[in-house]
Amino acid sequence: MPETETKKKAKDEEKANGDANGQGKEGSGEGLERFDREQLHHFMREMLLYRRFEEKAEEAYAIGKIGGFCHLHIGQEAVALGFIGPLRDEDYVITAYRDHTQALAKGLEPGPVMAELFGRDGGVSRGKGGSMHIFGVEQRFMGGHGIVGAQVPLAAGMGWSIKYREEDHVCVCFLGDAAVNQGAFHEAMNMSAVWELPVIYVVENNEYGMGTAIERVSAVPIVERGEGYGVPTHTVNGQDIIETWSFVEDLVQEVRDGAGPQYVEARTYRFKGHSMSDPVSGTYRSKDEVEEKKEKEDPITVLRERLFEAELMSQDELEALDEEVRKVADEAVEFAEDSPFPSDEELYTHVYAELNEHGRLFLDGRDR
Ligand SMILES: Cc1ncc(C[n+]2csc(CCOP(=O)(O)OP(=O)(O)O)c2C)c(N)n1
Ligand SMILES: [Mg+2]
Repeated sequence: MPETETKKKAKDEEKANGDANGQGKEGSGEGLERFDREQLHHFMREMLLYRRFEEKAEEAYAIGKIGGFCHLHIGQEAVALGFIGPLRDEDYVITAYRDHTQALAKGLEPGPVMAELFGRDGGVSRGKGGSMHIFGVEQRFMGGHGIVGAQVPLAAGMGWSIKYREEDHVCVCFLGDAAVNQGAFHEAMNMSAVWELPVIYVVENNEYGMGTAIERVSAVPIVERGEGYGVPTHTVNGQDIIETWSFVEDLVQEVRDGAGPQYVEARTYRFKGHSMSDPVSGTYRSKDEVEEKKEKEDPITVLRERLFEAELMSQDELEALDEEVRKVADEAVEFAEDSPFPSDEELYTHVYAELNEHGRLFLDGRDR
């Protein structure tokens, strides 16, 4: 196992002793040697793309081009990249409503993802799902789910199908720190353990569920909420892509080799409001808290500092990458704007599954 219970406990103690998230020993200088320069530049490019993409979405929302709910992942980019980047194409990913960057990380094109946010026909869900329902069946990105915790038992189902078919794929399931309070989460953990399913449950601990701090709704630290089912639990610094990617790469291999379900707490922080309609700070957290986190724990800055210090990236290289991805984000908006709205007839499609002429429905391709 890449990280043992004992190691996890030691880390918790370290944190309790005052190591700020992202500023801990694991986040400082070690671990770069595992990657070559090209990979490290790829990490930077990806996280910059996610950031610029969502900044564009934020802009479009503010001027009314995107309607409905829109939850940004800004500040949490290293979790998306770190847990999805090491996967193979045939592995599954499923998540909650804060789903744009995970979709990009799993290989969905920025244009159709942006078009979905804009409610356009060219969107990945034909403009009918919106921000919370990004899907890419071909890329095995199984959504985008608006009901807190709803994706968790679905992930167990995917794990079961992988096992039933005797494949060596894995399923990565993201959920928020508040979702561990849902009964469905506990049922899914239990059955995953009983059936030894190849699922990695990743709890993105961004310290809040909407405007509620986790301490107010969890009697014990988030990592301990996964205990009690015999599932190994781990904590990783989700603001450091080097630590996260390395950890996940090892863990995924273990799961492919039959280690069974895993529960990982990724410590992270949301830099924006809960959704676009919520304030960044207010009664539930102070402006100073957010500013301090942004200054010390921005995953892009953390990586930049590490690469600059190791002379593995120059300011010019960084700017070139940023320019390149800003263009991609601009083009995604153009793609969305050029795409028509779905026609009225589309209101009635993809609502119910169609039964075959025998009045039966099979999901495995059989027709009778
Ligand atoms: C079953 C259910 N209850 C309540 C809500 C309303 N709701 C939406 S997001 C949210 C908070 C979830 O917080 P967390 O799981 O920590 O994820 P985060 O938003 O921090 O990523 C709540 C209560 C919902 N969507 N579904
Ligand atoms: Mg949360």
